[in-house]
Order: sequence, then structure tokens, then C-alpha cells
Amino acid sequence: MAKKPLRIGIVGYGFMGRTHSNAYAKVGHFFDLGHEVIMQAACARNEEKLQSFASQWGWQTIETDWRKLVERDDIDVIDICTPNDSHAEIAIAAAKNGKGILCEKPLGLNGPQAEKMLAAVQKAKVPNMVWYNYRRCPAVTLAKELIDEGKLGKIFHYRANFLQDWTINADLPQGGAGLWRLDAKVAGSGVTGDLLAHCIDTAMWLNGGVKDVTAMTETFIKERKHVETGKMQKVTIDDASAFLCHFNNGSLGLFESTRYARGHKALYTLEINGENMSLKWDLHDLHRLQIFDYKDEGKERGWKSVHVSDGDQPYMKHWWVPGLQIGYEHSFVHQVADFVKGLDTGKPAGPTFKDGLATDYVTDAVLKSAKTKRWEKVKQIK
Ligand code: SOE
Repeated sequence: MAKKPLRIGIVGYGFMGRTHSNAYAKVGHFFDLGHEVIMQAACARNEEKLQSFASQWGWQTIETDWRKLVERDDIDVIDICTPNDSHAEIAIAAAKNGKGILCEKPLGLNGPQAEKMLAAVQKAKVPNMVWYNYRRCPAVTLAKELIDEGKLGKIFHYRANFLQDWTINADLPQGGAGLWRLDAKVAGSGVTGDLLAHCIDTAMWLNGGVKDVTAMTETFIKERKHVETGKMQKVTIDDASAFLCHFNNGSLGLFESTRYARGHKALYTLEINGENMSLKWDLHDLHRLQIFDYKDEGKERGWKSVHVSDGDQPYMKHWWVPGLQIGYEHSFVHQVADFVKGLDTGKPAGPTFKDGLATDYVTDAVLKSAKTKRWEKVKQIK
């Protein structure tokens, strides 16, 4: 039977434009879905670069104005891969035009902006999702299954780090197409919205909502040349951000992110400690879930390293044969597969815009607490 087409229009062709394009191109080969994903149109302002991106990745048509793209009748879903300051405008216009939306993280520049985005998709009743991809590394999904099965018992602690080192050089400029993550006007914040947001999304998925936070942030390099003005300008992002929190379930959280941890390129680690079991995961060894099970017989008890690559483990039956691993790019393929399955079954997969807003509320509270130097309550979604 012919599958229903799902025609994607992507806005942006940077790093995320590539990861998403790769996911759309692969998903139909590995997942049997009710819709056929069609790479209908790619959109960006620079026509020459756009054309070469579209040809390289298999986008069928191009559009240089996203306003036209969101109005096109031959597009069902808009994928937003642009810098953070344009997420809201594009998403709200796409919702008004009845398009489903996949939006890069973080959802908005801040909570109030993300609230408007959520209101727009709710009003238009369109499918929506935020690209917090790390939920869909098979080992992280396995952690979720074990937690949901109650294997950990009462949770006491959750801790996560996201460490990088690419901005240590004081001569690195800020702003422009390549370095907008260093410009708070465009990015919203520094590592809090860029890296901690990933840790927060996974944490709330695994361990529930966050009640309150106490945080500190630091900007180590105070001035950098701005790519657009050519002048030295104040750096307005947080270079490092750390916080303590209480989760709504009574457990304690400890989070740290920085772009100044020399030697670490993208070290995302998480650990959760329950009364019966603890779990650890590390992005640099993303196929493994470390499990300590207190129920194991005493003399054999210890941390075991489970290579999550077997057919009965999350997502893996869709790939090669047991024992053969997959990687970072596949978390995006899984995200597309789950989004489409949500359309097929009418049961939307997360993280939805509601989940994205919940993360933005936590990052808002973190940034606020770093300023007030007090514990700040996290706004809850009713
Ligand atoms: C920043 O360097 C970055 O690319 C983030 O923007 C991504 O979300 C993260 O997955 C990897 O690091």
C-alpha cells in the first residue's frame, strides 16, 4: 500500500541542518513507518550555498525566504535548524499555516518566548517536537526503561556534566554565522541554554520535574571581537554554568557545563542513584550503560558495562546484527522515526514543545539564580 507522504521543509543548513538531513534520508531504509518522509524543500538566504547543500543531501527544491516556505501547500512539516533567535518567529508562522514543527533546541530564547510557541502549536493543533536528541541514544533509552520499570527504587541523586573546550582561545571572535553561540542576543544564553539544556531535558525525562535551583555562572573572557562589527565587544554569554537542584520527587541534582574544560570535546555524562540500582552513561562511550544492581549476589556485585546493541534493546533491532554499534547520528534518525510513529498512531512522542518549555523554565531559573545568588523556584507547567 502506498504510504502517505510527509513532506519536510527544512530551514537552515548548518551543523544541525546536516544531522537532520541525514536522518530524513536514512529513516525510511531502517524503520517501517506509516508515512514516507520526503525531503521536499531546503531553505536559507544564501542561494548558492543552499543549492549546493540541497544537491548534496537530496532536498528536491529550494526556497530563500522561510516566510514563503511556511506558506507552501506542498510542505507538511517545518524543521527549524536556525540560530535560536529565529525559532519563535518561524515556529509561530509555521503553526499558523497548519504545519507540523520540529524545532532545534533550546525551544525559545527564554521561557516567555517558548510559552508563545507552545500556545501557537496548541491553538493550531499541529504536531510538534524539540530536537533533544540524546534521549534517543539506545543506552539512554534503556536507562529510561529500567527507571520506568521501577528497578532503581527510590531515587536519591541525579548528576550530569556537559563539558567542552572550544572557546578557551581569547582570540576567538563572537557572533556571525559560525559563532552565534557566543552572542547572547542570538543564542539566548551560553552553555546554560546550549549544553545544560540537553542535560536538563534528559534529566526531567528520566527523573521528573525540577522544583528549585541554586546556580553560578561565569564568563571567563570578558570581551571578544564581534564578527559583524569588527569591534571588541562585551561577552554576554555564560561560559560556564553549574547548579544544584531539588527534583519534584525529592531527589537532589548536580549539574555542570562549560566550554573551558581543556581536553573535553563533548563529554556529556549522567548518573542516577536509586536505592536498588545506579546507572551511568557517557556520550564518549555512548553504546554502553553502566549498571550497578544491588540485587546481584554479594560476591558478584559490582558495576557492569552493558553494550546496548542487541535486538531486544531500544532501537537496535532496526539496525545491523547484535553487537554491531551505531553512533551520534542515529539518535536523530530515531527522533524522526518516533515523530513519524507519533503521527501514525496519534500518540505524539516527546520532547514536545511542552517539554521544551519545561526545560526553558529550568534554564531561566538557573540564569536568574546566578544573578540573585539565591535559590529560585522553577516555574511549573500545569
Ligand atoms: C555546541 O558545540 C553543540 O554543538 C550543541 O549546540 C549541541 O546541541 C550539542 O549536541 C553538541 O554541542
